Amino acid sequence: MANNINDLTADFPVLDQQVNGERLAYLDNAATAQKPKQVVDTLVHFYEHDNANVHRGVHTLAERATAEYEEARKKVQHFINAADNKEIIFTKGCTDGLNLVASTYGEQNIHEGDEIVISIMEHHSNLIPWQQLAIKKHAVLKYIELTPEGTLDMDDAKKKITDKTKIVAVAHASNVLGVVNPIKELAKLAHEHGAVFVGDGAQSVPHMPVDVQDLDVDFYAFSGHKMMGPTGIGVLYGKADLLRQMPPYQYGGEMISSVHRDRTEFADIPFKFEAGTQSIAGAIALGTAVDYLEKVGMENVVAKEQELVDYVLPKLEALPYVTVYGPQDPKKHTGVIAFNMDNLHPHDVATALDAEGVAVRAGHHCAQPLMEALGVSATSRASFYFYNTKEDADQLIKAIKATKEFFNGGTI
Ligand code: 7TS
Repeated sequence: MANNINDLTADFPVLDQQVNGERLAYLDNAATAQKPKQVVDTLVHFYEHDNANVHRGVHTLAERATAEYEEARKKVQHFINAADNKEIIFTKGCTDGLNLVASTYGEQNIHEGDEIVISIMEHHSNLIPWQQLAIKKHAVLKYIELTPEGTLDMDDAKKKITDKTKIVAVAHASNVLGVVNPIKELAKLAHEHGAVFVGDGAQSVPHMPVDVQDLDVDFYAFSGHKMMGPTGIGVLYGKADLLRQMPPYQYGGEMISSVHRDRTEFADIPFKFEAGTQSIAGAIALGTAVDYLEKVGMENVVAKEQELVDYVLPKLEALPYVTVYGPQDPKKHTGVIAFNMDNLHPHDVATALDAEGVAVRAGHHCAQPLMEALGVSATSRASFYFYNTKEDADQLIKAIKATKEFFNGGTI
């Protein structure tokens, strides 16, 4: 592994290229992160040497594949400090994990008149499953609103979470506002009222140390691909006693202990929730991504991203035609920076930035109720990861200035 956090290009060949004749500045990490060659090598090695299905064969390759798959589960367990590796369920991704909780725990425990509390800054993946559950069960869905600064309004949270609340589901870090939410406090509030807390860790696990026991979350979902693992693999953490009480999510192979003509005994966790053939290579390569992050050190990831935000955010805010969403103080802002340019449509901005080699996302970021609360229909968004550099930040600022000049009077 490259040992200089400021120059990791040797590990990320994809970053070392030109697009549209310009150096690539990849600033779309909130959508998906790039993969170090160690992760790609793990995939290639698995398929070239060890490929077999897990938990069913006795032959050598099957045993090897099973051992690697279960080793990956332990790596994830230690990475988020879960008490037991049985509490780590491999899923397709964060969306899949959140749907699992809504369809099983939610289906079993939400009844007419119950309340589910989420926040207005949720990604659709942590909104629609609860909204649809509430509709189906004649339950009530409540939203915790924002402070004027663009952080979660904890006074509002205290009003919305009551003894009627059965589930509180909130993102640990926003994919738009660049804020980290006090989910330890929210989990405590939920528990005081007899509710469970579901954390959406899609934008936090890749970027900061996460300790699920310290946070005392009941469920916590995240995606492999945003933390440099492959697509198609994710993790749902759940407290063992809750997971054991829940019905299965899907039925099929792998998840049973015995099947009879008229009944089935299900396997213990985590297998009860892993029906069918999982992304075996994906899980193993996610384990390599975890190894990589541990070698870098999550404290160093945090420090490097903070350094980049301290550098770029004031430069962005100093441009009179740019509006940045979320807190203006770099110390309160993660590497996710949503912004708009006066009189320019975000899609035009993203296209113009791409012409300068800068990859950002434009749109509603799967957070339409949040867009409505902010009074916009879309934004552009630059999102940094620890492998980004000040050169990337400079290129972003330069490209925004060039875009302003190019469109001059605006496009809307
Ligand atoms: N939750 C949050 C907070 C997210 O940012 C995302 C993906 C998800 C859940 C869903 O993750 P998935 O891997 O299951 O799709 N966010 C983004 C984004 O901001 N741009 O593209 C995907």
